Amino acid sequence: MLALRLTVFVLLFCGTCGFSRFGFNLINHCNPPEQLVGKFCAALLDNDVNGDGRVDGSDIAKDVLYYNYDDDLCIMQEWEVVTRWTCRYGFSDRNGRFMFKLFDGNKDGFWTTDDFKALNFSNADFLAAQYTRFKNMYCVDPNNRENPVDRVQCAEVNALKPEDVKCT
Ligand SMILES: [Ca+2]
Ligand SMILES: [Ca+2]
Ligand SMILES: [Ca+2]
Repeated sequence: MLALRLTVFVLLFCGTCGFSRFGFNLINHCNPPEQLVGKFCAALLDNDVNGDGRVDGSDIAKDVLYYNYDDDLCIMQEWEVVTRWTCRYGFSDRNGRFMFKLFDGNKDGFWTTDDFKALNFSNADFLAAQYTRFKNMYCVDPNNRENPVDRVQCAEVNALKPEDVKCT
């Protein structure tokens, strides 16, 4: 909670005074894995919160608490999702917005736990889905390969085979 309060303070205090992503990353200890497989594995680790080998709605409801940078823990706004997605995993802002749209299942413009409650994957399927989604839904669109972060990560995913995607 202290970290959350600090974040809110920094956002309010620094929002108008040259607040930078660099400063934000320092404060929030952003240290995303460099390799794509590491990012996928970090997301798997984060999303099987109870460690039972499945990622379901109740796990995700806990994980999305980390997607909150304002005072409202129940609603994840697009900028909060983009912030978490870039900070924790090192994906691009654009990819964050893509994920936000994709998983706003009820299309109300926010993430809430309602968007995730029906999800239920084995860990292997969750991991494989990240790879196929990134490769076949995101990188397949040339507009998603324009910025430098996406260009590097899309080249990386295209060089990966399904069997390369494993967490040891
Ligand atoms: Ca679980
Ligand atoms: Ca929020
Ligand atoms: Ca929603």
